[in-house]
Amino acid sequence: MKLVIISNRLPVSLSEGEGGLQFSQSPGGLASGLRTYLNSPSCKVGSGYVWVGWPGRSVAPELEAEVTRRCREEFSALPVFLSPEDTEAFYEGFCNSTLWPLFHYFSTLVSYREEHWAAYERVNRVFCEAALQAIEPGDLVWIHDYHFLLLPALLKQKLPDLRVGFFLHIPFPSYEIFRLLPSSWRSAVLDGMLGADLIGFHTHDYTLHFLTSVRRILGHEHEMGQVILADRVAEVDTFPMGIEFDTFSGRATEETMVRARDDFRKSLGNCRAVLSIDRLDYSKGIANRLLAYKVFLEDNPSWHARVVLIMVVVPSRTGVEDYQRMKSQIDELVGNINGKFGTPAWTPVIYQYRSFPQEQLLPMYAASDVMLVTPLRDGMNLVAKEYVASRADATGVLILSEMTGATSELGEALTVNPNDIPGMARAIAVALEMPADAQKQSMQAMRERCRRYDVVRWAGDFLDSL
Ligand code: GDG
Repeated sequence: MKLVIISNRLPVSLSEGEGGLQFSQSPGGLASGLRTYLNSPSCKVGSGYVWVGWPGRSVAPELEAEVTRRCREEFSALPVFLSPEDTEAFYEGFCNSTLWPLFHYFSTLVSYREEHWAAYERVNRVFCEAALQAIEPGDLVWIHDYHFLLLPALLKQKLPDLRVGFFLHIPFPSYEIFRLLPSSWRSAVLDGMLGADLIGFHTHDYTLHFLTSVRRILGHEHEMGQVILADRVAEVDTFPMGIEFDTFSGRATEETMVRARDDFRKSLGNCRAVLSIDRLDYSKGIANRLLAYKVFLEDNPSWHARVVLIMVVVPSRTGVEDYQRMKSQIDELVGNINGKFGTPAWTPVIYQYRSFPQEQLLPMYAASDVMLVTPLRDGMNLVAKEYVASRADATGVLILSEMTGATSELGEALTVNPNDIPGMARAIAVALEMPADAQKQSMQAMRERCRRYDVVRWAGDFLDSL
C-alpha cells in the first residue's frame, strides 16, 4: 500500500539554470512533515508515497518527458502540466478569484465567471486522469485544499473501492457565505467533497459550517460527523494542522542560530523587536496591522526610538490587480509611519518585501519580543505556531487575531480583533510591557500544546482515521 498525495503545487521547485532546468525540494511545511511521519515507527500506511501536482511553472512540451522522469526518480513526484490558459482560468480564476475570497469572507471581491468554473471542472478532471496513472489497488489517496473540491468524487466514480481523504487548508465559511455560489456550483462542490471517505478541517467551526451546508443544500443529515449518503458514509472531522515543532525548537538552540539571533538583536541597537511575517494577501490584514502600530506610536511616545516593527511581506499572486493595489497601500502606510515618526537614528518600520530562506527566518523569530499575527481571516496560520516553537526559553509574546484557526489552540496568546485598531494598539503596548514571568507562563503552555500536536501527529491522525 502506498500513499498518493495530491496538491496543487508539487513540493519541488523548477528553475532555469545554466545547465538547463534545475530541480530542488521545497523546504518545510507539509512535504517534510509527511516525510517525517512516513519514516516514523508510528506510521501505519506503508512508507511509499507519490506526490501528484503542478510543478509551479509552464514547461515546454519537448521537456515534459524529462521533467516527468526526473520528478519520478528524484522526488517520487508525478507532475501534471497545465496550459497557460488553464493556469490562468483555473488557478488565478476560480481558485484565487472565486473560492479564496469567498471562503475568507471577502464576498465583495468574489468573481463569478462561467469560464472560470468550466476551467475548474476541466482541471479537476485532468488531475483525476493523472492520479489514476499513479494509483494501484490498495493505495490511500490524500487530496489537499480548495483547488480540488471536485476531485474526491471524480476519483470515487472511477474507483469505488479506493480510500480517499480530503483536507481543506483554508476556512470553510458559514452557510450564509457559501450559498452565495450559484446553486449548481455549490451543489457540485459539496458532492465533490463528499466523494471522500474522510473530510478534514482545521477547526470544529469549519467542520460544523460544512455539515450545515451539506444538510441545507443537499439535504444529507449526519450523525456525529458521519454523513449518511445513499450507498456509503462520509466522515467529517477536525484535524488542526501542526508544525515541525522539534525542528524549530531544536534549531533555535543551535550555536549558529544563537549567534545569528544575537547578531540580529545587536543590529537593532536598543530597540525591542515586534515581528510580522506573511504572504501578501488581503486576508492577512497587513494594512490594519500597520494602522494599529501607528496608533500605538501616537499613544506611546515613550516607546519612540525603543521599538521597531520588522515586517516581512512575501510576494504572492503578483499578477493579480487586487494584490498590486494592496502592495501600493502597504508601501504608502510604511512610508507614512517612517516619515512621521522616524529620525535619522531610528526607522520605526523595517519593511522587507521579499522571501527569506528559513535559516534567516529562524533568528528573526528567536530575536523578536513580540509576534504580531493579525489576519482578517486565516484557516490556521502556521507562522504563529512557528514563533511559539522558536522561543526555546519560553519568553516572547504572541498577539493573535481571533479570526485565525490557530486561536482555538493558542488561547494563552493576547487575542485581538483585527478590525479593532485601538484594541490592537493597546495589545502592542501590553505585550511590550509584559513581565517575563507572565510571558513564560503563557508561552510554556502554548509550546506544550504545539509540541504534542505537531505536523507528524496531525498527518498520523488523519491517515489513521482514513
Ligand atoms: C495556508 C492557509 C494554513 C513565510 N514567509 C517565508 C516562509 N514562510 C512560511 C512560513 C509558514 C508558511 O510559509 C505560511 O503558512 P501560513 O499558515 O501562515 O499561511 P498560508 O501560506 O496562507 O497557508 C493557512 C496553511 O495553509 C496550512 O494549512 O495555516 O491558514 O492560508 O510555514 O514559515 N518560508 C520561508 N521564507 C519566507 O520568507 N522559507
